Amino acid sequence: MATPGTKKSVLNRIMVQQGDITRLEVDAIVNAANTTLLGGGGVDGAIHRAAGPGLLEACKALGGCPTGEARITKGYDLPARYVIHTVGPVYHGRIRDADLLARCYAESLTLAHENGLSTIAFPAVSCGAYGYPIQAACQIAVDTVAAYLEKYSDIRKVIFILFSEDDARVYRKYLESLAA
Ligand code: AR6
Repeated sequence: MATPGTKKSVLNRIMVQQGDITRLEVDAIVNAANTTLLGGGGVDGAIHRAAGPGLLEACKALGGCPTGEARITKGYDLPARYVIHTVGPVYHGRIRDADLLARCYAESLTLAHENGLSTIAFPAVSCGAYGYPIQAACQIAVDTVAAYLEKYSDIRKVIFILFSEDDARVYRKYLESLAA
């Protein structure tokens, strides 16, 4: 777990941005998918619309993904080269939800590392339709990413991209508390 005083060399590789993940020119954007991987609403719908039909074809071939795991496809018409699809938990307030959400970030970064990708953007997985409170999800996301950036020195940059400025502020505030 990250604690105040998280290494500067790790925090310097974490960025927070407000905006639309489908516009980012990075090695991979992460999709907050569901277990079918066949698309849906929210960020999943936006990514499929922007990537075009090639993405759905590739997802069909994957045959689904359990909660807490991740799969990788190309980015098709997106500016991003790859999409890493992860399935966050539906929030019920259980410890298991936190473990599954942490696994989403860990598995996504492991896939990025295994595929030689160095710039990755995450949305707030589970914080829309799946109901995870943003503050709790932010801490899990940042702590897990910070731990994996220590492990994977080849991952140069992780961007947390939030759709709302309020959510972006939650992330910035938490990162500032770690830098203190
Ligand atoms: N760029 C960045 N963030 C976005 C974008 C975007 N273009 N669009 C939405 N968000 P959600 P979940 C934010 O509901 O909670 C889907 O139907 C949004 O404001 O997309 O993991 C899937 O198929 C929120 O903060 O994902 C699943 O069935 C965050 O992305 C289910 O929803 C995640 O919200 C997954 O639910």
